Amino acid sequence: MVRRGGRGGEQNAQEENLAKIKSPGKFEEKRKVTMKTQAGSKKVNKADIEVRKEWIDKIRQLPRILNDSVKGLDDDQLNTPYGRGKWTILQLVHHLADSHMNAFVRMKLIITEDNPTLKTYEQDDWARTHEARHYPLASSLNIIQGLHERWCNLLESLPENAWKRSAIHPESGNITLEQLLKIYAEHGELHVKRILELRKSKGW
Ligand code: NI
Repeated sequence: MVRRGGRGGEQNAQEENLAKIKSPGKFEEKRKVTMKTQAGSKKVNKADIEVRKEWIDKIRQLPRILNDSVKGLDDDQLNTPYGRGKWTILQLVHHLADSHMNAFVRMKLIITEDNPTLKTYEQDDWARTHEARHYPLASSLNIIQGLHERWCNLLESLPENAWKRSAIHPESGNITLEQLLKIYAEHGELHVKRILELRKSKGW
């Protein structure tokens, strides 16, 4: 990664990241191409593989775009909510660490158990604990860095048939590993987008 000097460079990097998040991915124009699996009998949709690669890539890129999005912010800025009654930037970063640790555990449960029931949690209450409101963000950035690396390695190691493995979500019903991948790939980007848009609107 190229290190950019000065605020101008950082702002450009933020603009680029924001533009990338806004642009539609390949999965928006899903192609119907099929190819044979190594086993030869079962057909696999090649478009599904490409789409999943794109989602995994979003998970891989998240630590970098998140780090860029908070670069140079002081304590007052980090403690600014992204909207009325919304979380602060600091809370958002801690929330991403909390949420994605849960996501990693959920996925490992789906991979290692048959149709497990996922544990839900109150994300607003998690974001309101004292440490989630005040503790410096470096710890969560470090968690996300290591966690996303493990996460990508895990996802890339899976055989094709793992993606249809499922779990029971107590609130939303049956959910597959593939659906969870999409949800979390987009989840990380959504929060980075909130941070970048706040910075843009404040001129930071
Ligand atoms: Ni969230």
